[in-house]
Amino acid sequence: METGERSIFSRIIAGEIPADVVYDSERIIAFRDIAPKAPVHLLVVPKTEQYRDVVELAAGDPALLAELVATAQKLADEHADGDFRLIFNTGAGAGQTVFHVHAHILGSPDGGLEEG
Ligand code: DGP
Repeated sequence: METGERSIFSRIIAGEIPADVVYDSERIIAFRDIAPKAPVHLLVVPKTEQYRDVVELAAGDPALLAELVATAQKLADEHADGDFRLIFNTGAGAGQTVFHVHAHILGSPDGGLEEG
């Protein structure tokens, strides 16, 4: 992290803060968002804290980005109806609050995700 402080997600990855973890692999973890904006709202997070946003991740480790996207599909198949919105807030002005790259998966078990 630019500030030298560890992100809240690094603390979740280290097991220092509890989270409702739904997926855990060598390089990626996923857990439920603490403030869900959809019936299914998961965060998919690379375990490395090297990249602050998706632009840095794409440039630095495109294979890890591809793994993250494939993981999102797998989780949407398991937790929603297979369709999902994948959101990477990029920059504070766009609403990014945690500067440890992560994707939001928004979905619904019955395909009822609202427009917008
Ligand atoms: P963003 O705005 O894209 O940086 O999204 C950060 C998300 O992280 C936001 O939707 C709320 C979620 N979040 C923040 N702190 C925690 C936490 O301690 N646990 C969990 N599960 N989610 C958190």
